[in-house]
This record gives sequence, C-alpha cells and structure tokens, in this order.
Amino acid sequence: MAGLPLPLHGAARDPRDLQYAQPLAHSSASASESSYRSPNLDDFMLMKVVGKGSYGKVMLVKHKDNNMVYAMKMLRKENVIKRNQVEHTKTERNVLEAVSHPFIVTLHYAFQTPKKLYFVLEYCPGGELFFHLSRAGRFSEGRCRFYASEILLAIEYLHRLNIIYRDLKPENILLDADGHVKLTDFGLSKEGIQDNFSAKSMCGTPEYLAPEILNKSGHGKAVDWYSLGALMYEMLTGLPPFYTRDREKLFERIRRGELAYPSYITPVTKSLLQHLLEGDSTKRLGAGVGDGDEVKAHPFFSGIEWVAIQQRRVTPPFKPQVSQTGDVKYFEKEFVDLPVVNSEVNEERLANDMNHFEGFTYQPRSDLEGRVDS
Ligand code: FZ9
Repeated sequence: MAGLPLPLHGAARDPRDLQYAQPLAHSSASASESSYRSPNLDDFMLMKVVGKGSYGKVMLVKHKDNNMVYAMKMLRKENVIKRNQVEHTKTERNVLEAVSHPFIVTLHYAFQTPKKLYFVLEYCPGGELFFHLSRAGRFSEGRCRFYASEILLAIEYLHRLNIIYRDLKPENILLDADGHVKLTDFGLSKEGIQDNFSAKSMCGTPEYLAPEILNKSGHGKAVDWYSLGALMYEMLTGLPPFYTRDREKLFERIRRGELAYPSYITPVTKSLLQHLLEGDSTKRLGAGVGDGDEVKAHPFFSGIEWVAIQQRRVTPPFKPQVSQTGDVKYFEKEFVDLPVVNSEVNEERLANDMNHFEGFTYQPRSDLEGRVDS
C-alpha cells in the first residue's frame, strides 16, 4: 500500500468503517503486521463470559473507543501447543481473514500477548442455534429448511475457496440479532483442498463425523454435506443420527449407516437426509462437481429462492428478543454467571514471549488504507 497517512476518521467513507477505527500510535508489531498500533487488550472492556472450555474462553467485550460489542475468543498458547492445535489455530486465523460472507462471523481483530491469542469476532446475540433447539425440542421442517439453506450457502462459499469446514456442529452455528445464521470456529477447517481424498486427520465431535473420517480413509468436501445432513436430522428429531452415549457403539452405528427415521419425517425430507448421510462419500449428494448445487436441486429445497436467502431477504423464522446489542439472554447461565476476569493480565505484560505466533495480528484493511506500510 502507498499514500500519505490520513487522519483515521477522515478516511472513513462509510459510517461502518468507524467501527474499525484505531488511534494512530507506534507499535512493536513486526513490519509484516503493521507499522501502526496493533489492537490490544486495553482497547476492550470485558463485559461477560459467554462460553468457556478447557482450551479457552469467549467473552462479550466492548471497544472503548466506539462502544461496539464483539465476541473475544481467548486461547492460552500453552494449551494450544500442548494440544497440538498450533496449525489449527493458524488455519482458523487465516481462514477467518480470507472469508467474507453473510453467514460466517467476521473477524475484526486478532492479537496476542506472551501468554494468549485473541480473536475479536462479530458478536452474535442470538447465541447457539442449539440453545434454541434444546428449548424447542425439535424444529419444524420450515424452520429447519431456513437454517439449512443459509448454512448450505456458507459451506458452498467455503468450498469455492477450497476450504473444507469439517466442524459443522451445534456449538458452531450461531444466530445474529435478526435470527440469521453465522458459522464460527474454523479451527478444524482445511485450506487448499482441491479433491475429495486429501485431508487425513481425526478430530471433532463424533456425532456429526462422516464415516470416511472415522475410517481415516481420507476425506474431502463431501464431509461437510454429511454434517449438514446430521445437523438437519438433529434439528428435525432433537437428537443426532445414530445417537448413543456409548462412543464405541456410536462409531459402529455411523459405520453401519442404518438409521431410523421417525414417522413425522416426510418422504421428501427423508430422501434428502438419506442422500446427505450416504456412507459412501463418492455417492453422497454434493460429492459431485456440482457441490452445493446438487444439494440445492433436491426437492426438499424446491420452494427456496436462493438469491433472496443469500441477500438475507428471507425473514428468519425466529427473531432473538434482545434489548441492547450486549444482551446475553441466549447464553448458558453457567457461563454468564462466571466472574469477568482475564487471568494474569498483569503478569502477561511482563512475561517474555517465547511462543510468538508469527503473523497472527490482524486488523482490517480499512484500518490501514491510505497509510504507508513499512
Ligand atoms: N458471538 C457470540 N457467541 C459466540 N460464542 C462462541 C462459542 C461459545 C462457547 C464456547 C467457547 C469455548 C468453550 C466452550 C464453549 N461453549 C460455548 C459461546 C459463544 C461467538 C463466537 N463468535 N461470535 C460469537
């Protein structure tokens, strides 16, 4: 990039650009990252915990300059390394920067401290789709069709970029304030996969895993169409296909592929699910060159106006009732009640960064436009 540094607010042509505004200041970031002040922890006010697991936490945060709320995913580097997630984390960072789609969460910033990695993501106040499913028991065919249509477009988009999502599971599907779908968590996705038989590794929640992943026989884009089928089955019945609490039995059932369909599943829907949950990945709906077009063409989707879906013009079947942007009513109480702390905030500043993740820092182009890069 070339050109004179411009006062940031003057450079914003679109009011939305202001949400990315960063004060100008010197930075210790490497030349490949930016010569301007990197986003950092001090820029954000920590508001609430919305998710917590062994690997890290997701918090609702507010940017101190512009009052915009975001979801901040915090990963402890020590855990990322211990769990062999270094490559996955880098992939997630790269995929999130590369994508721009109405049904995929936007990455606003990424930065690191000596101890932690931070992703600052679009906040989805509707929470997890499965928060709503567990309350409703199961969804109507119409509601399932709406979510499946938006997810299908997101998957098809990723495949066009040669990205396999691989991790389509309940926790990764969020609802925005209007009730539209947002996919999050790209830790398991694979970049640059062209064919259907390349990626070999075994991770993820077992319920939605395609048999070729269990058999470690190599897998491609078709795994995502299998997972879409598994997700739809759960939306319609309230339980994942082949469900049993016994992991060994579950794997066995996924491999055998014999699935019971409740009588309320209509024949057209059953046909789609059977074709998506096809055990032979080469015969699965979506596995051909048409990818998502094959799935869209199934009679289950015959009433869907794909252009309207893509443009978010189809009214969602459920609109989250959120009062302000920072509402957390659709998140589990066990998280929201947790104390709002970032452990060893102070310690971090003093620590020596022996595990620097090169190239992790991210701020959008719109922050840097019109300024000289070093
Ligand atoms: N907007 C709102 N919420 C988000 N999440 C994502 C994940 C999540 C969660 C979690 C995280 C770590 C460990 C266990 C967990 N259980 C549930 C809660 C809320 C996101 C993500 N991007 N944008 C979001």
